[in-house]
Amino acid sequence: MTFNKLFEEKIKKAQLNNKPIGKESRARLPSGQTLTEKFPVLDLGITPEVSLNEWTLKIFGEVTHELEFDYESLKREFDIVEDISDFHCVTHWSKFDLKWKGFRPRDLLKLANPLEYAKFITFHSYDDYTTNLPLDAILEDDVLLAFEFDDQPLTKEHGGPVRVVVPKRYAWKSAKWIKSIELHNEDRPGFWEERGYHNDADPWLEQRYSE
Ligand SMILES: Nc1nc2c(c(=O)[nH]1)N[C@H]1C(S)=C(S)[C@@H](COP(=O)(O)O)O[C@H]1N2
Ligand SMILES: [Mo]
Repeated sequence: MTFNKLFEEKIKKAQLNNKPIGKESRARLPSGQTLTEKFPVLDLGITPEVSLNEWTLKIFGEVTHELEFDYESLKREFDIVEDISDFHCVTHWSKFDLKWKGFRPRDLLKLANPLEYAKFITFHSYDDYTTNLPLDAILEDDVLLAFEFDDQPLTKEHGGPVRVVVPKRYAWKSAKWIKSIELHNEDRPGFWEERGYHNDADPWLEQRYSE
């Protein structure tokens, strides 16, 4: 399979964002946030019952290869990575050093081969929740499809069997119970983005609500 060279370039650019200089220029606790030791549960109140065995993830939309994975095929094909990152919720709590284990969405996306004009994504979840991001934002090292938290299988309260983690954005962008990733050429607001939450959700710019 021939990989989209442009997509490889995008991944390289996304990796530059992890250079310490970018991280150190920002305070670790973003303005307006309070540190918590607990890990609160927040969602729409519907907890889908999906076991790891029946769980599947689709990649569709503006790609040359629409794909569907189950957990076993992910384990066979992709590296499992561990990452420790902070979590910032728009309701003003932050938690430091969450330990996740999972797959990198960019590895899966490489196989799907995004078309040149695919610039945005929507995460679709098993509770019908959606949230949107620029494609570039989910290519970074710390963005995971996590199936373990703190060395334990991810509990369903926190989005198990598999959830997205996007540490550099407010937590509503970290879709629990991930079901599919859709690629588009134009941006489409997700559940909260349609209801007044900020489209970009950068905690260091306090992008909580749209004007
Ligand atoms: N599928 C799904 N993902 C979701 C939500 C949701 O309602 N459904 N809520 C979001 C919100 S608003 C927050 S703050 C975080 C909370 O994650 P946690 O419950 O693990 O703390 O999940 C996000 N991901
Ligand atoms: Mo939230």
